[in-house]
Amino acid sequence: MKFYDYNAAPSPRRARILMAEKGVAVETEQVDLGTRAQFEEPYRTINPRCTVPALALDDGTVLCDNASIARYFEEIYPDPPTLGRTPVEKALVAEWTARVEGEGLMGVAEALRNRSEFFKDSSVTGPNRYAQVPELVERGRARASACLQDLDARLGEAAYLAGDAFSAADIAAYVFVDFTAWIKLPMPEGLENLARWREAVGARPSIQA
Ligand SMILES: N[C@@H](CCC(=O)N[C@@H](CS)C(=O)NCC(=O)O)C(=O)O
Repeated sequence: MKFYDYNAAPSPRRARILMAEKGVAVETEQVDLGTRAQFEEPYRTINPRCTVPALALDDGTVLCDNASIARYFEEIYPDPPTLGRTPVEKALVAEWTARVEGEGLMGVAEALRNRSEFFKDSSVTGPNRYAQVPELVERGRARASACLQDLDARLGEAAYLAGDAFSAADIAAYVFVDFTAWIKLPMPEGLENLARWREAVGARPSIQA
């Protein structure tokens, strides 16, 4: 098994934290997104989507998304659970992970990738070229900001996003909150639930992974 990583990027960080939670150590190779190594061989053949993280299994299967990587580790190392314990918790982990990805992480990515010269014609990840859409910068910032508010509201109802247990949804959300610094997004005032949760999650050793 081999894990394809890039230390500075948010998406593989989610997988690293999840592996640390489960106490799994996997041989790791860095794919330097800074020099666009994701578009070059040998990585392009390993993961034609040209993104990290990816997890190459011993049978030749390559998992190319946090969702599939988390699912795989949950199946082979069920303890501690990260994708929920009860039917409701499992459903809420899926729901909050989707919201954090679709609204939060995507909002920051839109704001980042539609502005800087580095992402010119690479405004969407992957091998296809997409021109930047400058209007998406402000929209992305607004979506990310709204997601921070939504997380705070949810964390006023429950200790963690899926209920009373830490899960992969919290990992996604923690990485998203850190990712907002990349676009210098101000933290809206008064998000006390989010602050309390961030302190608790940030104290977990896995967060350093
Ligand atoms: N859905 C993917 C998203 C992966 C993703 O977007 N990774 C970024 C790094 S955070 C990437 O590989 N970017 C390549 C690029 O910018 O060309 C997942 O969460 O696994």
